[in-house]
Amino acid sequence: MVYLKAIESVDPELAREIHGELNRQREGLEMIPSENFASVAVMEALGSILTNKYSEGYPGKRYYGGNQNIDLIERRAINRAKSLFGVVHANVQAYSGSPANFAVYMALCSPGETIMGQNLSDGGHLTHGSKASITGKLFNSVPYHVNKEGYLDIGEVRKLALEHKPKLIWVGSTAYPRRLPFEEFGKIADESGAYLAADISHISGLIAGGAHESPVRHAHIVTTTTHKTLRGPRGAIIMVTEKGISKDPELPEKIDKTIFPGMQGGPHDHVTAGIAVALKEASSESFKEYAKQIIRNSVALAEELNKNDIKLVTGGSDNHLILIDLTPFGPGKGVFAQEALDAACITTNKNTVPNEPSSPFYPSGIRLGTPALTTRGMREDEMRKIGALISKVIKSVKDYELPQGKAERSECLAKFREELKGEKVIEEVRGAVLEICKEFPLYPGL
Ligand code: DSN
Repeated sequence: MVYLKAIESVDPELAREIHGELNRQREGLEMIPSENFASVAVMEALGSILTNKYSEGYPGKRYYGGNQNIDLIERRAINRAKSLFGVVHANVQAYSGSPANFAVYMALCSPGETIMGQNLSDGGHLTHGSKASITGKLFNSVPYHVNKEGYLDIGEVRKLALEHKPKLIWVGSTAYPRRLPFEEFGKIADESGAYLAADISHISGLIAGGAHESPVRHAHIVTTTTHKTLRGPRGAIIMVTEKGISKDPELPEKIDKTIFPGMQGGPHDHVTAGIAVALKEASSESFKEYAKQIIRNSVALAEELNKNDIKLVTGGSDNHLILIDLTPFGPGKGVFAQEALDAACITTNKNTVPNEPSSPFYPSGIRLGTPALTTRGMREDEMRKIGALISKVIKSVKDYELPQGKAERSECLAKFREELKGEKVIEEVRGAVLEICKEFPLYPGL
């Protein structure tokens, strides 16, 4: 096999491990909604000689020589981001989503100032002011929530914004199965005098493909990772909109200076090239169809789970993601469901649900989504089959109870893992998963 030939000769053990991961991706259903399969073209950029170069600074303004090609590449990535998302300014150097978001704080806020973001267990992101993140320690974080039905409570957002007058409001989430109401957030930010930053990491591919409303007219700043629905390398983009420039014409410079020299050193030029490739792919007609199919698949999957009496937060999905609420079976059951699905080669992640009755490490939900399966070419028929398989696995482990004590929990989970090995339902589902995977080969050329 040509793939990994050089690694095989230098480091056979490592090559075996990478092959192991390739096989896992090929022979299982990757359903973590923030994951995807980058194209071979994106991976070529990542594995290219661009990894050898230092290029602190920005195109035309570097601190190292020899950057004539890097300048072209970075300008290309920037121009493609500007054109695809319709923004005035783009910085493509942030190493990933968390540093990108932190740069937004550093460019706009001083420590101690008030910020608002979606509460973590209501589907928000750590960097939007969670107390577990430095963003919740450095700033006065006022979280907003979802309502009893699991939808964003816009009335609460407005009330809190007018009461606390935050400097910055985040809109964006990691575990929210519905469309984000960007226009309403834009109005609230204007009314309260705040900057609005839209973190579209989860849905930037949907937005690029025209399958979800864009925040660009409503937000001042937009951030995104590049490896989720956008299907690029692991990296991030920070964008400034026309609305942002009108509020503060110096925003682009502030963002750029915060990233370099404020927070980072040399940009990862191989990643910048991968971002450029991904942005080109995302501007194609076939990507538009891909984005729409992600949502059709998510809707079909949610319908099948509902049919099988699996409770979903908000009762369904209209984006790429579904959040299963396992609380009808008892609190803290996410770990059993995730591990049982893993054993059946269906990869998801345990996740908190709104009003979580357990804890983030032993939460009561399962988060799953359709971006990666859609990349493999799967459609509604496969989603219905997969929904039935997932339901079967979840029901087969619903009666396991999580003990209270830490030591007892470890012991219980070790026993649970042993029991899964001989479990008939798991074996049957694993067989069915393998059959589906064979019909949709992954990276056939590798
Ligand atoms: N880890 C990402 C996710 O899975 O949603 C967010 O940072």
